[in-house]
Amino acid sequence: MEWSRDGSAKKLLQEIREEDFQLSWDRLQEQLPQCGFGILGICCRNCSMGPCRIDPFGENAQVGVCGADADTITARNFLRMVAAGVSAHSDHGRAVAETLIKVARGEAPGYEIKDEYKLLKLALEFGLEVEGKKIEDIALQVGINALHEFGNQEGEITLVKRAPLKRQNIWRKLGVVPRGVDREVVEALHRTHMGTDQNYLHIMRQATRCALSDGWAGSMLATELQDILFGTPTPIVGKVNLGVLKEDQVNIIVHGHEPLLSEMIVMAARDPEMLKMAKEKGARGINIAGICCTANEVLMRHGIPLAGNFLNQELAITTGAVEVMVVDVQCVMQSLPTIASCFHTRIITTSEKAKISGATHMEFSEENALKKAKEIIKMAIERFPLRKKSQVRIPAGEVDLVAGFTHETITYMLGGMFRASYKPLNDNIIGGRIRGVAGVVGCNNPKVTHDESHLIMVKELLKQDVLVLQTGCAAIACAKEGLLDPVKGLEYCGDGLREVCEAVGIPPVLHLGACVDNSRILVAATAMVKEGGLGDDISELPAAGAAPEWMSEKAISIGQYFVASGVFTVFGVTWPTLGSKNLSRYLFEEIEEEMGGKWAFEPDPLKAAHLMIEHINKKRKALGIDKARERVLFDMEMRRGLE
Ligand code: NFS
Ligand code: SF4
Repeated sequence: MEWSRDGSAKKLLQEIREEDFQLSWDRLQEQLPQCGFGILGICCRNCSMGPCRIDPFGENAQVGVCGADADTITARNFLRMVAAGVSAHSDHGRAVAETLIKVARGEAPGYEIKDEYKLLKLALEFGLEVEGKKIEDIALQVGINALHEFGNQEGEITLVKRAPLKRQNIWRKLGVVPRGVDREVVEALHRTHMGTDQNYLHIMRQATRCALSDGWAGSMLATELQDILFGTPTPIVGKVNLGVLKEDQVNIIVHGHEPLLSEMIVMAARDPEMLKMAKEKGARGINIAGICCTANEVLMRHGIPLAGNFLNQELAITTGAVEVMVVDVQCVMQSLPTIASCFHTRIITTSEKAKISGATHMEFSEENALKKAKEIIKMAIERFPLRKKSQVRIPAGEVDLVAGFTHETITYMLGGMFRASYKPLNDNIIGGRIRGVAGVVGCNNPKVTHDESHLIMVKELLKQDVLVLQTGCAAIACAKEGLLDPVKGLEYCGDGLREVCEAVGIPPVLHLGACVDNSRILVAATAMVKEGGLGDDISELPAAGAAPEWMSEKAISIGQYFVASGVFTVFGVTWPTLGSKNLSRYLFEEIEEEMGGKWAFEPDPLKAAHLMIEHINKKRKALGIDKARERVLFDMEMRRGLE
């Protein structure tokens, strides 16, 4: 199997072949064969009577020491994955809420409230009085209310009210409306403790409730509050590839997830004093580039170039041109300091939640963020002269892209400034020029060729006139291929989709941000429902979701809240419940009767794309709009109508 499909990664891998850096692909080889029980989800180490494992062939033990069977064990493991994913996204959201409170109190120098409109809107959703109030007071109240969403003990999280009414009622009937994020995570851990919840369907109820607290509270609040603090993104051009690193500049990579510090680093890097210092050390400037979701956050709001996605993180250091890599939380490999030790590169950890042995820890808080950001930049500048010219090998070539799409920009772009709405999108779906919408999201995984599954899947969807929405590492993968370029991306589209994108001037793949911004997809899907003509629930939309190269627990949480919001969702690589026929049947089939959405597991990305297209076709048929696709081309009048 080829390791990577990414051109600049391939070049670099070729060049470093002779040197003995150990990369994730090498470490995967050393792990093989991986434990079959683990892959199927049928090992349990939730108590010290175990670890127990279930024989998948039915010949040896079928229950653990406590009597737990394969259904219970896989369901418990699945729920724990959901809970960890929810925790990661939601703790991120909580940190932003805390920052908003500090900003409102004037305790966070450097930060400000950039989107007052969004703040007011959220305040009204929380039922707050805004008339005649100072913006700081409103921000404080919104921050406090947001924190309550995490600690709330009873009732319902506030933003479920955003979902279509029919969806809310499904959730209420099943008793899966989250009460508060923390409560659902705690209950997940309690239920999966030895000897507690031991009915797999009942365990899955909690998986749904817990996951919904990510999609409609934790992640959604992270997105909303970040937009309030840093501005709601608008379409912006950018560049991607390891080639965005600059030979003659100080290169700083920001990697991880929370934009709280990276925003400050971007700001501080533009400080004339910093630039002067860099020049004194012989650099022509300070170049910030991103990896993983932090990259997406600063791309969306500042056009900061993307160095790459998850599997680019180690490679970026082997270019020899990175002075410092600043990391915070999630998806950061522990191997980074080891690789960095072969170069002049410093890895800097910044979160009070995350240290890595061998890295330099420079803890940041809202109170000292700007100061810390400057210290980090100074450190990078000082390391610039230590760079060994002989070690520098930046693979040439950058690719252009347009990012910065949100629920709001979709309404403006498609509807125009004065009649902003989802009507044109819905009309184009109803008319058949756009077959449907797909969210293709998620990670990289060294078990499959880096980026390749994303590209195969997305290209097939485009060819079949499916508009693609992306976040996370998936968006970065497609950006590298030029799919986020409004001109180049069109080459891959079917006629109908191409005409719409051409008329509106958007790429056929819309980059909506980081993984927490999958909440933007929920909001957009809801807006499509509310616009009318496509049924009255998310599950009726001609839409599907996928994470063809997933690896993180966050991906499982996202997938589960998508399914529970009514979306057909396909994952690739491996699937963690295959050791239980009952649980797998529930997730792949029966859950659809309850939730309207369901999971599928299909490691072949082309086949997975076709599952999504079949699903979209089925939904079109149910809506009675399947015939419309027969006349997809515009005549002049239709074209004028669109402009
Ligand atoms: Ni999402 Fe972002 Fe990437 Fe996967 Fe990790 S960076 S939160 S988890 S690997 S897409
Ligand atoms: Fe084994 Fe049951 Fe303990 Fe799990 S909880 S390790 S199945 S005895």
